[in-house]
Amino acid sequence: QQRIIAPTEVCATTQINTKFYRDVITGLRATSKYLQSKYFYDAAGDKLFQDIMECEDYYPFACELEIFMRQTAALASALAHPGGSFDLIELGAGDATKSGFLLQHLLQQGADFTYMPIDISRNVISQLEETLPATLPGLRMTGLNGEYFDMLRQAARLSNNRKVVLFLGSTLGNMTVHDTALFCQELREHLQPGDMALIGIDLKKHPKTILAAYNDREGITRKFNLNLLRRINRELHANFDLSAFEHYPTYDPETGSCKSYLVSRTDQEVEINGQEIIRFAKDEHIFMEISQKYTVSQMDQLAADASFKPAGQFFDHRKWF
Ligand code: AVJ
Repeated sequence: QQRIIAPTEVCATTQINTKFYRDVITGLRATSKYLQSKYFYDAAGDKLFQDIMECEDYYPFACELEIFMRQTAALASALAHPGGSFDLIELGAGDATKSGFLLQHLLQQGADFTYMPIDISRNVISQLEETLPATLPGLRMTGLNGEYFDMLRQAARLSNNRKVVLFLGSTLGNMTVHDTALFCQELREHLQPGDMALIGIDLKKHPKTILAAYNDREGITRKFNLNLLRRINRELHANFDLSAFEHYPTYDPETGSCKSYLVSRTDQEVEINGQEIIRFAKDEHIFMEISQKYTVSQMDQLAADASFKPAGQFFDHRKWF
């Protein structure tokens, strides 16, 4: 790979997000190319992910929604201690569709709690602060805009209440098994004895069912992956030809790793921000995302290794999630 030094006026006038730029360049200059799936979620990516959640092949959303709709009372009594006040903290709250059922139930029961949604998107937090008090009268809430662990620290400064953390959507699955163990340990370090975490995780099941969820017949997941190249084109002034990359999802039942790649259809070069030329050989891949699947006992082990005690489990009717 060759490096081309851009003329200074290009550097001075080009306004780009340098963290995003550096992460993209690091990933695409690596021997085995990769991009980080956290960058999927620009405005178009958010919309495509909503379409994925509504599509028939993508079962995890429907499974977790079913748990929150049908087992609301059991969830509430597992998380809320009678009479005790607590903070209900949601990591990556999104539009709170699923947790909304729990919030509504807790309010009806007169539970003494404050809802604290944490999200990296300021837009998400201001949206929740606008909509939730109207749909859930009487809800006490404090929106926290920032990184998960920074905001957990902030939540601890704001009150001494018992903490109940929600981490839904199988977002934990977007890390490798190794990083997941580190994440659980760090989460545990932000909590006190008596606090709880409710983690939504997609389980191992028939490999065809899992693969179909990441290779939907409508082609939405394909568009969702390619959208990151479109985002790089727009925000980092690159010239990816989207039609020159093929969506390639895989699932390995032995490891439980569901991974997606984009594969270059030809020998090609892509220029980024007038500074970097990235070469792709025909059939070379970019690793895009991992969605790790677990068994229940693997989850219990992860919890125990991070000094959590398993306190209960909730499943959808097929025991898929
Ligand atoms: C948002 C991480 C739960 O991995 O299942 C959906 C993202 N990627 N289809 C997942 C996703 C492709 C999703 N999570």
